[in-house]
Amino acid sequence: KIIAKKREEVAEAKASRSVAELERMAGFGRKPLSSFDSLSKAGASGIIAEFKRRSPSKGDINVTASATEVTSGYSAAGASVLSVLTDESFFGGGLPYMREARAANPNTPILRKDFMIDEYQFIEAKAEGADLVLLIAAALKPEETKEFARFTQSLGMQVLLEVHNAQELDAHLNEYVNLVGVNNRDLTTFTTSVQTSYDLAERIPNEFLKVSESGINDASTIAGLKEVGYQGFLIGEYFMRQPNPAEACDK
Ligand code: IGP
Repeated sequence: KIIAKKREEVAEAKASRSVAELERMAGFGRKPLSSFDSLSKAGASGIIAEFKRRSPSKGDINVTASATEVTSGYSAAGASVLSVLTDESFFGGGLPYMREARAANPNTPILRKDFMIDEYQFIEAKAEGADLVLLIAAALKPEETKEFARFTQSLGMQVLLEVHNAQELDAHLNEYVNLVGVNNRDLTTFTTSVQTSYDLAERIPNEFLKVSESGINDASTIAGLKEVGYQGFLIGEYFMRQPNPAEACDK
């Protein structure tokens, strides 16, 4: 259902802004930052702090916070990477939020968090200043994942491949992926279990940077995940629910 809606949205976006137009934008000529380096350098917090206003499972989370304030606060608090939802229909996000985040955070890599299903979206991501894009195994065929990952690399951005189980990991992993994210949220039931990250840790080859996604809300969970090799921790709801999301990220 999400994917069908996304196809309509991409068709509209293509009609309103051509690829040639995107390629003329200043952002298209910018050299993306390396999320891999930012997450793995000495002293990195490993936090991927997300700007998430709403979700299908939780409804409104925080629809009043400013993207500029929240994301610059995340950077100041030591987040290694920022994540901005650009899906509007299901997550209340949009490209304008990522644009704000880009302008306010010239030195922090930004993940465009969306359902990526068409080459056009990758060109758009680059033009709008993204450094990293998400490829969700559950939403793609393995050949598509590889083709999109290759295309992302050709644009100079990096790929975060999201998986939820061993089958997805084995079928979708390819040499164009930089980061592997284990989503602790089961998209069929919406329940989260950090155990999913523990179960898959050993199966992810060492050349990929391991990211644990969803349902993380305390420092001890992060400490445990670090012990089994995770270097990235994607946190959205826990921060966004606080009166001051950036302050929560600082702790
Ligand atoms: C963040 P949480 O539980 O901290 O809000 O989760 C992030 O992992 C989640 O937003 C997410 C997501 C996604 C959203 C993971 N994969 C794919 C949209 C699409």
